Amino acid sequence: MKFIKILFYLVIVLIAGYFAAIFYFHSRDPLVKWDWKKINTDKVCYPKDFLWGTATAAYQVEGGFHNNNWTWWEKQTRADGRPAILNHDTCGRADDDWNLYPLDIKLMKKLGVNSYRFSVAWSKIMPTPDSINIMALKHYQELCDTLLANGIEPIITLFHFTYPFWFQQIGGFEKTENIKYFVQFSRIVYKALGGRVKYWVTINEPVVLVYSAYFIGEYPPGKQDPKLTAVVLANLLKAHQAVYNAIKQMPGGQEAKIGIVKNIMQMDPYRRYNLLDNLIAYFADLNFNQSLLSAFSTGKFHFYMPGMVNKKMLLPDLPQTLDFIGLNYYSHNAFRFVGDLDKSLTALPYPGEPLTDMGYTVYPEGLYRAIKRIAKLHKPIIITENGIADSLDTQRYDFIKRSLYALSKAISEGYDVRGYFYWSLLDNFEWNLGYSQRFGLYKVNFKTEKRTLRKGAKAFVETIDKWQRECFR
Ligand code: GCO
Repeated sequence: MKFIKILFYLVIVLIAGYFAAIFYFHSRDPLVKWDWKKINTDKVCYPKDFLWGTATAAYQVEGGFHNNNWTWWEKQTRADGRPAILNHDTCGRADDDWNLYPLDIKLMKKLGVNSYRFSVAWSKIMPTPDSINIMALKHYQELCDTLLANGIEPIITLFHFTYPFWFQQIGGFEKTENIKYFVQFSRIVYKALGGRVKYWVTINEPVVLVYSAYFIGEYPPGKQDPKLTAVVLANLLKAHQAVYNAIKQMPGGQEAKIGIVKNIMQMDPYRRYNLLDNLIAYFADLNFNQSLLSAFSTGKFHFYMPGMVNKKMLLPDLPQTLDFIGLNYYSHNAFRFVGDLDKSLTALPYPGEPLTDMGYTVYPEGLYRAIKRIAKLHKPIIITENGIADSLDTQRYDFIKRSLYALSKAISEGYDVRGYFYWSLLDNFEWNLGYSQRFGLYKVNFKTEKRTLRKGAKAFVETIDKWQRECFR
């Protein structure tokens, strides 16, 4: 009889624990699913001084790179014999934006934008540890002057996945002592461009970078080392903090608006009430999203992968090193426990969810969720990237309309979003996927470098035009 009583209470406790766990998992970032047939995506409005822009990155659009970690990577073959870059693509001339930027600024004007996010090429500016290429700095000064002359505000990313090969050879961000080289580079750039540029991003997507370069090894230096993944991520946070403090101490630096860019990808359980699906999603979120968000909200960095790595670090001043937070949003993942852990960590779409060319689920509601999630940092938010790989241009119009509706809804609920940058202005080099993906509002023929505005881009142009007419009233 006593045994039955104990068993009964045990079952009650287990059931209660199950529901408590499910409630906890779902309350952190509740799944949102809208019936787009019932939503009028024309009913949008944005703040009067909103930043509307497009985003690019130097290595993906400029062309003319040498002695860079990616030009090295393009020559590598992976252990399984695959080329490091799909189809053996190389960045090469890319969009030739280094030379064609005056044309590209005209194309921006046609969109009606008032800002432009781009990155500067460390390997062009500092081809060796102790040299500065003045002509490269002059190029960026002229680029900024042309943007400003056209009423377009520049926002610069200092480190967007690429650095000089000499930096990789000395260990890159694997070594804390190398942070000083990034600080030195940042100071040189700020000194040359600070008078022209108010908004600065230190690092683009540190978690995507370390996951791609050190966990799955798809980006240079192509390592697969969970412990090193955590070390490099910690060093990138230290590097962000060091650059923030360095610029703030420079002439005019107090006025600079400095942030970092976080890619938020929701990690959802495939089966909403399956405890194992929720647990996998929880740990995926813990590393991909929460590790950086916690570091910037509490100053406590914790990167934990059960059985692989458990790195903690205190950065008590980190929460004070954000004037804004950049948010990149593309999609969400669902996880289903299928017995084998590796297979269970394969991101899935929910049944019936459409996919982009990159295999991401088309989930524009996720932008609304991502804004609500990142707003917990209590910093002004700039959507620094949002876009879709859609070579046929069949999904782009609706994706943009729905994403901008999600943005407008978040703003109408009081979330402090200051700007939105569409990825991307032009089709460009998509890292290890080479030229296989088409993200541009402008389609690019890479043989002729001809730019052609896509029909789907109309959604972006229409929304900005409506904002100017109605929200300026
Ligand atoms: C990223 C980078 C961009 C990508 C874009 C499309 O998020 O990986 O910021 O350089 O090209 O996001 O994948």
